[in-house]
Amino acid sequence: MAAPGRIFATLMEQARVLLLLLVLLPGPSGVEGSWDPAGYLLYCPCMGRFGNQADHFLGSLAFAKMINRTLVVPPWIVYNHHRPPYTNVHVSFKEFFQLAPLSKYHRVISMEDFMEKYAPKYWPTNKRVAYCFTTAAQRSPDQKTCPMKDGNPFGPFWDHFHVDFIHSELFESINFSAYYKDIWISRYPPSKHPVLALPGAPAQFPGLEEHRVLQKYMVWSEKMVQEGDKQIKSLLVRPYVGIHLRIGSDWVNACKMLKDGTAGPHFMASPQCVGYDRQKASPLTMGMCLPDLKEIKHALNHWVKKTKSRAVYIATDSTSYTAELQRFLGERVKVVSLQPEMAQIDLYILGQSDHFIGNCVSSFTSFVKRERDIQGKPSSFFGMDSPVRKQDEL
Ligand SMILES: Nc1nc2c(ncn2[C@@H]2O[C@H](COP(=O)(O)OP(=O)(O)OP(=O)(O)O)[C@@H](O)[C@H]2O)c(=O)[nH]1
Ligand SMILES: *[C@@H]1O[C@H](CO)[C@@H](O)[C@H](O)[C@H]1NC(C)=O
Ligand SMILES: *[C@@H]1O[C@H](CO)[C@@H](O)[C@H](O)[C@H]1NC(C)=O
Repeated sequence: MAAPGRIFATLMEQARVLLLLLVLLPGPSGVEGSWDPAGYLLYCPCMGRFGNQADHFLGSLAFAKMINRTLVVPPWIVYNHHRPPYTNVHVSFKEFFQLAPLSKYHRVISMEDFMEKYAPKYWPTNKRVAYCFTTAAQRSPDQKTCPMKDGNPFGPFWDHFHVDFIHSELFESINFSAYYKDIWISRYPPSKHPVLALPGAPAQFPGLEEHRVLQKYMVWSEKMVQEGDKQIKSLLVRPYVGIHLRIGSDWVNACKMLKDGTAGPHFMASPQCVGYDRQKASPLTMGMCLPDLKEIKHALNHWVKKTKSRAVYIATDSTSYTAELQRFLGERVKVVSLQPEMAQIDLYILGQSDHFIGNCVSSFTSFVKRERDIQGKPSSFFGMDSPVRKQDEL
């Protein structure tokens, strides 16, 4: 039989090991760190599909850093209305991208972790305040309630996290630009306003030029890299040109606004190719917004030759023209279109191409363009190849 002293010593040892484990291991939800006294910023990515949401995400990340609050990173809202489950799906940020690289820029926590780890204690149901523009609240019956859950995707988003709001704080005469930084900080001190929850992204669309570089903190998840690389390896040969065909019926309608002349110097994501300065913006043509088969062939011919490409990858929201383009380019060039269920696979493959031809007006293209700019990879836009050719001839 062991002496009582020995037993005590062994117990102490076990306690020490247990303590050490508790300190070293992350909490039950896998999040490290503790509640941030500087407060949190929470928003619904309630505008547009992936390209819009990603653009807004960069602006929101910058805004969170500006007002020094931890950004609660929302899931992506994916609209699966034409296939099961025929409804919105909320896909965790980390399904597509890693969370850790974001922290090199600013403090972040995923919305899932925030709700699980902190909400019960620090953002209980009776403390959930909504913040919005006075003009937004004026649409409500009492004219002072933020429309946080009105309609789709607003309602389903907050319902997904079982969030309801008990009170609204309205603001006006300010926006999310750096100009109002001090006002945001002084009007909403974290001691009184620990969680700023907004109905939409605290960012403008399209995003500011200076926020493009933040794309470098959006690093693909390992799962996406594996899946994307697998497809590239099995389908393509290098060098390959990647093209984004945004030509579906919704786009045909959108581009009609160019003809009407209602679009103005900037139209949707167009600053990425016409320039961010409205005064100096170059004209946006129909060939840039909605390239026809002739323009697609023209651009492909130019870039396939120039890069001596052996394959072409077509990402599209509609028809891929694979057969026509294969005939046009001849046997020496392999023309491929995967039309994956997950649009992000297209984005990944376009990002990895040796040359990328995008649609200037599309924010889906913007994502690829930003990523490639950061990696020093070349890109061009449909409808803009003539000046490039003239330069070649010089
Ligand atoms: N898989 C795939 N999906 C695409 C492609 N082009 C467009 N889409 C789908 O259409 C959506 C377009 O919406 P956004 O991503 O917001 O980009 P956008 O082109 O600026 O379009 P709008 O937001 O409608 O103005 C994408 O998110 C995809 O779901 C493509 O080449 N491949
Ligand atoms: C920003 O927040 C962090 C984390 O709470 C804090 O350590 C830091 O002092 C804050 N910075 C400013 C300028 O308030
Ligand atoms: C935000 O406000 C500033 C200052 O009034 C203004 O210059 C800027 O254009 C505004 N931005 C937007 C997107 O309204």
